[in-house]
Amino acid sequence: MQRHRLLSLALLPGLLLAACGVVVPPEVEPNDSVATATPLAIGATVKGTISGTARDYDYYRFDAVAGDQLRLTVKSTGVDAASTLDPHVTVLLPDGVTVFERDDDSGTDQEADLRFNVTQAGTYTAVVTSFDIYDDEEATDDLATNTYQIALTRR
Ligand SMILES: [Ca+2]
Ligand SMILES: [Ca+2]
Ligand SMILES: [Ca+2]
Repeated sequence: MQRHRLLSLALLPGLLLAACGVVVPPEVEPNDSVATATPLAIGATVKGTISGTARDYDYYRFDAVAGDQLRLTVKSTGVDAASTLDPHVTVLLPDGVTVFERDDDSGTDQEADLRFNVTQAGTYTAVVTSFDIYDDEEATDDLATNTYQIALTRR
């Protein structure tokens, strides 16, 4: 039993993460640009924090094809009661510049919940920050409690 479990851990970390839904990999800083975005697979969840700098932006990249019907959520207090983050997310088209979608609070309370249909294959970018930073170009929001989980699923 123990041997089997170790083997599974070694060979199937992604499957285990998806199956148990408890161990969520963290973002990889620095990820404040399209070029340094943290990978986010469809079906995956990643945890992050808006902190460590006065105005933190967390970029995530995912590959999608035409016809994909996706849902992107950024939850803060919904997954971590200690979080004080009001998350905001912007999705960029594969050109890495053009805004495709953005959302502040379509989810529970202040949480972001985006549903969109992909018509153009390529690598998309989701940019997470706090609403304050998004809304005010001079605002700062650097708190260790600014934790969140971003999840991308098919719907
Ligand atoms: Ca971060
Ligand atoms: Ca960042
Ligand atoms: Ca929000």
